[in-house]
Amino acid sequence: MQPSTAGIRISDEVRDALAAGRPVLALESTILTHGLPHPRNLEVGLASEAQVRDLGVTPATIGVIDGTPVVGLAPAEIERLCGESDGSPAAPTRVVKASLRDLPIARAKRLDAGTTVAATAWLAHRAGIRVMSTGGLGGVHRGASETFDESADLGTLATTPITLVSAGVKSILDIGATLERLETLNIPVVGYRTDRYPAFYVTDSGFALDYRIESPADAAALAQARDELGLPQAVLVANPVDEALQLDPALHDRALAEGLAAASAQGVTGHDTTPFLLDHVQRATGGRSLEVNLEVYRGNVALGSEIARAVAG
Ligand code: PSU
Ligand code: MN
Repeated sequence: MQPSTAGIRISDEVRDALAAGRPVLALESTILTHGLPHPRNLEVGLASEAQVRDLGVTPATIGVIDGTPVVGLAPAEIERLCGESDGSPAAPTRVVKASLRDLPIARAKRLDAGTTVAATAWLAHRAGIRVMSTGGLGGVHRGASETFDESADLGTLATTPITLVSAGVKSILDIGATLERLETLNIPVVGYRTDRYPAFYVTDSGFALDYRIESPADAAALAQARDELGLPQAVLVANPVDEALQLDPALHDRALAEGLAAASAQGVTGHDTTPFLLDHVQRATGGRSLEVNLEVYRGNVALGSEIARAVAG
């Protein structure tokens, strides 16, 4: 049964592709509005769409324009979302970050917003899109046993049947706790040609996975099995960055440890912690973490496109 699309604008291109059974890949926009510096964000937003098209798939970048969730943003709308922010916490932006709970607020206030994995996955599913790519998934923050700080991505993916390609969660989060929560929430996680859960910048987080798949066809079969059982969860495909392209693990561990110590020494807490740590890692690695970030995202967009084709059959 096709979910209702009331309240959502779906571009003609995406609507036509879905109606014809052609492959479509959903892409989030928080990575653009709050994850990358301007003008790199715009370059990445447009280049990713071109990359998807080159692989014979219709891209559907998702975000909120003037309060309306849009599935299949036009290039001018991507530019509008990317232009307002430099991604830095020091320069507050008119474009907000919208998870699922923010969508009604954005609508009532007619805000522009980048959508997180949670909001993007939910909107994509409502539009009838079955595959999505992101960079890193939100997860359980360090210290969550005291703060309860866990991304709404996890809870939303427990009730949103989509196939999501990511490179795991960033090591600034608590990866072990995130994997435990994914288990509790009944969300299947499989490694793409790996038995190890990746940690975004690095190929191996140190945590093992129970299952792996070897091909886009395997991913499509997994989604079909989920549908045949009538289960509502997303299927998470963990796609590690190539070992040769990862951030040097020793440099990564050092930069992260320094960042955590600096955050603690400077009394940085709560939602300020993630931007602080990411900024620290970027400076401590001489900008290399940003290049790896973009490489990771390209890999996930490529694999998501291949899976979208396999799913469309
Ligand atoms: N992880 C990254 N880069 C990002 C995000 C996560 O490495 O840009 C974004 C994604 O959009 C993700 C969101 O869905 O942050 C999670 O935010 P929160 O923890 O506030 O739910
Ligand atoms: Mn949070």
